[in-house]
Amino acid sequence: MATSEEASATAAAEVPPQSQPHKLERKWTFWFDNISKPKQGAAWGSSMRKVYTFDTVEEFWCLYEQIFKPSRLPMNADFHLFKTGIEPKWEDPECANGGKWSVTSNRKANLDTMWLETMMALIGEQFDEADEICGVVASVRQRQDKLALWTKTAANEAAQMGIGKKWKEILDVTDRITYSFHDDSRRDRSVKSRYSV
Ligand code: MGP
Repeated sequence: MATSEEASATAAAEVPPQSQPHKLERKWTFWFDNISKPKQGAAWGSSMRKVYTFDTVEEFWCLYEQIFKPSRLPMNADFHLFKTGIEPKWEDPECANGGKWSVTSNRKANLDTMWLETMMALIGEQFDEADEICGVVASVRQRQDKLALWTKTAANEAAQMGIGKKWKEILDVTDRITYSFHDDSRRDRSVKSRYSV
């Protein structure tokens, strides 16, 4: 008589390969923050919510199609896609010594495309410095929509330059993009960027 382990191995072998979900290298989490109606006195990030964690290509497409398109966001709201376990905050230990590359967009359709291309590169582990990456944020603002790619070790210039160059290739952007340290932003809102590519 077959053990339950043998039975489930046989059952798995019988599922046609195309119907098995495609596992990602790691888990990712979508977050949402709507800061368009801030509660008076509320601390930054208090409206940020963890929405969904996934680890298959199929779940990703479903979530993107159904929910996570920046063109559906209200003004002053953000979507985040971060590695599971890392919170999209300077306070998270993985982000504390990090920084971000930023790209702006003038058209909604463009932001959706850039967001999608970036997410596919992240979940597909296309960056050589994948361990350096925390996640990506899409922000809808009056002035200009924007994307920010958060990384871990701002002081590691070589790693950040490698990521910045690769991100520009992925987005097919020719304008210069800039990198700022979270530590600088924490101290002074008008802070200048440290690297550009
Ligand atoms: P921002 O969103 O990084 O700057 O921070 P930006 O993109 O110029 O502003 P936006 O209005 O277009 O979003 C804006 C402000 O939010 C900062 O000056 C902080 O007061 C606060 N803030 C932003 N972040 C990412 C954090 C964070 O991770 N932790 C805390 N405590 N405050 C933050």
